[in-house]
Amino acid sequence: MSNIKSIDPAAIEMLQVAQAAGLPTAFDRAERVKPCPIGADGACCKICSMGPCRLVGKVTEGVCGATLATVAARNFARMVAGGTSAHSDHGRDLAFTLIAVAKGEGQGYRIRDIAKLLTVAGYMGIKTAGRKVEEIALDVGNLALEQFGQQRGEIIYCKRATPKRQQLWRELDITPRGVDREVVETLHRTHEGVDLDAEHILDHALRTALADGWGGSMLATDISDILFGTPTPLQSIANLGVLKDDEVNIIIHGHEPTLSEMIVVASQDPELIEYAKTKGANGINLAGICCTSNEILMRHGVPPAGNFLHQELAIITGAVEAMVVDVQCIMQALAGLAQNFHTELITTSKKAKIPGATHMQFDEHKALDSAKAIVRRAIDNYPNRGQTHIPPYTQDVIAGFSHEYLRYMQGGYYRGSFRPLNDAVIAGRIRGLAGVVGCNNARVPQDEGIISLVKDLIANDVLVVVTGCAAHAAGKHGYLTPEMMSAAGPGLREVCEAIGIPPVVHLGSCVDNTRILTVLTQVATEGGLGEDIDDIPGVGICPEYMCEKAIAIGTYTVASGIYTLFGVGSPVEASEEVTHLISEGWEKKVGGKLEFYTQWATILEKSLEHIDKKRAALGLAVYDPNRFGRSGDLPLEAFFATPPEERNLYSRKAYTVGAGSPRPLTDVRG
Ligand code: XCC
Repeated sequence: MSNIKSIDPAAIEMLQVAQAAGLPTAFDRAERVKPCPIGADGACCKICSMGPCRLVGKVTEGVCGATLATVAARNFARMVAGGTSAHSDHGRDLAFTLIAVAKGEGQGYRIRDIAKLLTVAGYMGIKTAGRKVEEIALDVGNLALEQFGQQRGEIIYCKRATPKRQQLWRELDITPRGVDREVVETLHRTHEGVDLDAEHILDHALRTALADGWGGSMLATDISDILFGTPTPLQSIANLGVLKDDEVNIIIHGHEPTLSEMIVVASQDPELIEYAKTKGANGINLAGICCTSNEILMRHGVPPAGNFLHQELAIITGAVEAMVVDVQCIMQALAGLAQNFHTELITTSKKAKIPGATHMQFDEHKALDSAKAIVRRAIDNYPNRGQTHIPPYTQDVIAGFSHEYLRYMQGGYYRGSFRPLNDAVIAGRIRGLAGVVGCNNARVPQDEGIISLVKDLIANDVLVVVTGCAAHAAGKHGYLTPEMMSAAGPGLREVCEAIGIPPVVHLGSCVDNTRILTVLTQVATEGGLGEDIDDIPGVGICPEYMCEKAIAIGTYTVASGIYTLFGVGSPVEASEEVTHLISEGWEKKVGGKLEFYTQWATILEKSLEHIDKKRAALGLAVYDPNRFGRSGDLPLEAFFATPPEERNLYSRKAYTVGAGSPRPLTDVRG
């Protein structure tokens, strides 16, 4: 790991601007505020007022006698509960929106993907024949909502897992009953003096995380697709250079697509565009940060301005009229920073206020009105703009892949399958699969872990899918373009050429990690790669994790059978017992294990080792990097050797992947 702050040229430039202006950022605060070593390793117990007890050195138990393993396991389980509740509250709000739309009370929204609605109704056992779309949507919304408060039985989406996995969860008694129930039970069990057996606590952490992955998050993804459309590939551009000097810049930041969908619509409103012109701007430019950005990139091609550590840098450009935030990953420092500029920080969620920000509460029943009011406010702010500094960096990106689209592109509507992908893995053209997901973390160089791993994985013929801030990183550094085939190993390149995908596939926001679960389940049931997710030569990697949500995701991927590797450092480092329980212990139970490594090279090595081990267990050919890729090499090499503007195969601007791309912004109007 290097000691630079970021590998992104736009960030490096903006940090110089910040330094010259004396403006502190998270990058500086990370240097000033040292992490508490006891808390960081999971050895601090502060759940009662006899403590906090710091279990270090000769102190091996707290005042109540709690051991280090119990304390570390409790802390870990509480992180899972925090992450699960964040994703699931997001899913719950989408269920409320679907219900409002079904009742005709969701101003500005409509059900955009009826096919997906019918599919979801099918998973839920809801009758569809002869019924109105709204009736079905109401039943789906209500049943989705019930999943959160359900007290008994099984979360309905668990049956989308392989039969073998469902059976395993039942045998281990970790099938989640209801989302809220598992979160509450985690908080209860980890209260002072309740569940004091580390392994038992961690079993419930698995169950709680499954309520996230196969419950709240999966529902969030599906309902978003129903309401806003299932993504199909489209083209956009990424990084801070997407901000425009002569237009009203509005940044949407956070996680939920409900308001941002309407802001996309409002920003296209001819009246508001005219209004912007009366203020001297040439138009309204929308861009995103974090996962709200991924939601509107995937469905409308709205350009992402950057990931988590770009939020302050965007304000420092001086070119942002309004930063509109909803929930999650929003730094409190934004409010103070914005006061140095004309930027208005606008909070919109009933659940989230920030001192110093303007609160304009969003109401899904009057969504379009709320969105228009926000856009108008940003326009009014344009004349207050001072000096700007927009770093001149953008990269082309192709985003918008979904489980449905990947299936479609491997055989069309009638013969869609994952057969070609499975065959490529079986033959060894593709060595294995990797999901590279998650955050930025100011304690490690921004994007360095994500990009070095993505680069080395594709060079080793591993097909990579990305989500969240890792997807932003891949986009900013040019890894989401077909041109990146030139950086892929020869076998992977052949497959990408044949199917028409980049070697790094953007699957969406962090709740959309559930798309990885459903894709892998289909790969497992397609045949030839075992019977369950833990048979597949694949890994999950979260190099730069930052928050509890990442821990919840890591835990549900493990519970689903995936070997999952995190960077940064372990939150249970202090306890050898817990470190063992979540690694070898969980591997014995559920086939997946969770490990933390601080070196990117170790994560790569472990990933490839695991992939090869799984290939061997399936009896597949030993991976040979020289076996494939001769056929298509020459024309492709010539293509990449030609400057883009001189290529006559197709121009970069004209490039589209499959149907429906790029989707025009105006298409979102009801
Ligand atoms: Fe937040 Fe989702 Fe992490 Fe990025 S990746 S820092 S959670 S925005 Ni989810």
